[in-house]
Amino acid sequence: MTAALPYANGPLHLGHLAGAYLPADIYVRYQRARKRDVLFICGSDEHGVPITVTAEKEQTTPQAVVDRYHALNKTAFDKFGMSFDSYSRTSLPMHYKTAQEFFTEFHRRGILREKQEKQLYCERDRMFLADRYVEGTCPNCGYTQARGDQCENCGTWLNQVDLIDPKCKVCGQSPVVRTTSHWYFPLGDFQPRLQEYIKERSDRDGWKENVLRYCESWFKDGLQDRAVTRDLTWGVPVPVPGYESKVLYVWFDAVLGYVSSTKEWASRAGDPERWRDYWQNKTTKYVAFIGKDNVVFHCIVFPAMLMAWNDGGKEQYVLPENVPANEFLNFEGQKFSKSRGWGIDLQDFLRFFPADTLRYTLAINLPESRDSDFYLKDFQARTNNELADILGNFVNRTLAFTEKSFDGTVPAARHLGKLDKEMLSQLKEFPDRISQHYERYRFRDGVIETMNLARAANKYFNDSEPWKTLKSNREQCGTTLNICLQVIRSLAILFEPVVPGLGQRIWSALNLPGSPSEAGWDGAGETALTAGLTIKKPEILVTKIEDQQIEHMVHSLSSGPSGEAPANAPAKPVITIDDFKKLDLRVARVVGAEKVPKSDKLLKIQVEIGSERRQVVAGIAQHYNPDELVGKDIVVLTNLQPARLMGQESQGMLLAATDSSGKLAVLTVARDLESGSAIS
Ligand code: B3M
Ligand code: ZN
Repeated sequence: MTAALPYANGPLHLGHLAGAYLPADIYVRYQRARKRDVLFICGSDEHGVPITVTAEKEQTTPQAVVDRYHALNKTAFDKFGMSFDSYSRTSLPMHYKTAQEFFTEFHRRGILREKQEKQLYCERDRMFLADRYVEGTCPNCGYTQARGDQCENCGTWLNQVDLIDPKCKVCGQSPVVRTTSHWYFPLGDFQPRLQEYIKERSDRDGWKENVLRYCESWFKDGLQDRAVTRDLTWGVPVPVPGYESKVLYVWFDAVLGYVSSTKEWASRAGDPERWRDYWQNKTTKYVAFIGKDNVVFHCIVFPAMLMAWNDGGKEQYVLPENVPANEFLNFEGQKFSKSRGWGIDLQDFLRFFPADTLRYTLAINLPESRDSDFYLKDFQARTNNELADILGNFVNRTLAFTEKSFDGTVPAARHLGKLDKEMLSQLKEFPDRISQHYERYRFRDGVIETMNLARAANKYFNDSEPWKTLKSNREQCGTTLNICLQVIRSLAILFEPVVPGLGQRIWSALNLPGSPSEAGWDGAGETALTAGLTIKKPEILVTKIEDQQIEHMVHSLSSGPSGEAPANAPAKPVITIDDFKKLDLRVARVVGAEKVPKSDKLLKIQVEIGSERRQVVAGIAQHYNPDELVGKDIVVLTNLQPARLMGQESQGMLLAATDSSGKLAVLTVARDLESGSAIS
């Protein structure tokens, strides 16, 4: 299993986790629990123009940038519970060697084609402006910040000389056109084989619709030769004479980072050839987890490179069996954006809340078939109402009951009643039901199903009423508790892939040795807990999240971890809730509106606030016809000192918002409420 190598160019945010890393980790942990021989490979992608641009901006070296972010991201991943077997880096000698070996092999066998091409060159910086070193207007959609390789706005792949009014990203000057030579990989030649490959694998392993659609659109446009070298200094040197001042294209080397990371792992394990057991073994099932923006490289470019290698007849690499790419996760309804400071970085989030709570909410909201959202309110609700109230509560009440009424030892199960049999048969079914989802890369459904077992168990506890049977029929009470404890043991195993920390804690609370995954997925449906075993005293498993904790995090982070205020941070000084309470905001119904004579800006609006009538004057005449407003429920600040505008008295202020284009909207109320209702 591989997960996309994140660029060591910035911190990881929640969107990255939802795209590739969390699903990969759930899958890997689940497969390990199935006792399959799994190797989980990742590492930092340490080349590419964004890194050198960052280095220039910060007046440091690319090496310093990647050293910093490699360490930061590796630590954050650890804390998040990612269970990589290897987290390597593409700036290591092993990686250079691997990437150069592929290039040399292709070059030697005459697969690559050398071409002269026109490129933008900055005379001041004396360099060709590869990829993101140049920006200009997109010839396709007119977006003014299209990059040299692609327009982010319309998604078109661009030829940089087609940019309108291009500018060097380093100095801002207009570049000139010069000729340079590069090596091209003949991707087009591979199209028929790639189509066949995707069809075959997708028939066999069920590729996701979104992934197939992306591939389809690439094939429809027809694959083209792609340059695999660049006029840059940061990257893997091109191992052919005459190319000393050039490096391999970042994507050519990055995908091979999976192979070199595996080699690093094998060397560290003291068996340097062992990487071949995975990469060059026909029985390997290789699954590559990525986000949707990387589909072309993993479904088309990388497989084509491996095919080209395999055609040489030497060692044979396995191709991805599946590439379950996710769509994007938004944060509070908007795209994550580093430049706008929108979103929360992983390492920041984990300073406030435990990894398991984040993993659970992300898992439930994975953008598996379409973009999805992460809302802090939802995070709080999932943690409190599901992790704490369903799972935590079930474990806690069972352990507490056992502690109190059975001296903390597992009671025996004797005569099984209807409810008991039903619970046990459900327990048997769940592991397989969850597997079905995971095997098909449906992690959301798998996690929801897992929580359903805890739900069913809570219901069983309630319906069995052990607090009653304790007095009336102690043996039956013991049977109930025994079954509940069996379910808890299973929950530890089944929850471990999603919330590994919690899984282990539940396991340890039962006083069981080793780990839930060692016990194995197949044993999750069994009643393997022996009567007489002593359990531990219950502790709170999941702490609920209070409103203030969320507010505290948002507050602490809004000035940015490094001190600079991101664009979404409040532009005004912090106020207390008491400051806010001074405002008397009310729902007001517009009952009349007209233009103020001789003014082209002002409207005179009559509102009803409860039983009171008022007039407010607002500068919105250029945005609203008076008639449009009548009947609307709007928001009025009622304790603002009255004012006279153009001879008209204004007894309050209506609230409105203006966006960056100057468009204005009056705030309305999203549900029918009595006028006069207070806003707080
Ligand atoms: N570094 C892009 C990304 O982080 C790229 C992935 C490489 S996977 C071989 O989204
Ligand atoms: Zn320049």
